[in-house]
Amino acid sequence: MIDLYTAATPNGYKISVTLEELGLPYTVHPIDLGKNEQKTPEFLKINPNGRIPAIVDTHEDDFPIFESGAIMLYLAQKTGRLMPIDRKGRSLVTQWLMFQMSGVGPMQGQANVFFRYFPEKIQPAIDRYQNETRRLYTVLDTQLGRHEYLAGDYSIADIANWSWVRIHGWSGVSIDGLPNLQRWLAAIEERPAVRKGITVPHESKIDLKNPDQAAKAAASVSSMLQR
Ligand SMILES: N[C@@H](CCC(=O)N[C@@H](CS)C(=O)NCC(=O)O)C(=O)O
Repeated sequence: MIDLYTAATPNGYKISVTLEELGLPYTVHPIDLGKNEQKTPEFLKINPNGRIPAIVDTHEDDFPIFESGAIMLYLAQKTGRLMPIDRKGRSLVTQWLMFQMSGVGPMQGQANVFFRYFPEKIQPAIDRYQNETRRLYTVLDTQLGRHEYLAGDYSIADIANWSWVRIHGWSGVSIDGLPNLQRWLAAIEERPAVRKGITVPHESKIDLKNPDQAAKAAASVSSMLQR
């Protein structure tokens, strides 16, 4: 039903976790970012931006979708789950999803680039992106101090933000002093669909706490940045 083009990254996990939560059947097509498979002409027909994740809905005339937030909205609307149907409820979920797409993802992504992958250590750039990521975490923490989840019931907004916040250590951003964020992180981690989703694609499961695997992942991204 759904073809998923993905790799073992936070943006990829957003979609595999969503598909697992929804119980939708899907076929995984691992994309090797180290080999630049995301830039092949065939893949660019699915995602003109040449990045993962992307999906093709084979039940909808092979309709292709790129941008992880757009994919999550599509899947939630297709199934009527992980997002309410009333206008305000839907807006709340969209707000916290966009917060991740425009804030946490890009800022933490750049924190990773400058803290982990860039050949030179440019401290002001590292500080800028780590501090901004931490600031965004405090916004999440405040919201989670008032509510169990970010936008009403557990939703795609939680999955999107969680997929990034869970690798805060890799980005060098502390979550000390953010008890609500810590509570939410741990609660989502326990969900069976989440645990399964973060093993997709199975072939390239990377344990960032394993120094050898982490060094290999960092080297692969560094070489990508130099292309
Ligand atoms: N805004 C995009 C970001 C996608 C993105 O940056 N994907 C990364 C992996 S997490 C990628 O494919 N990088 C390979 C490249 O830049 O060539 C989304 O949310 O889908």
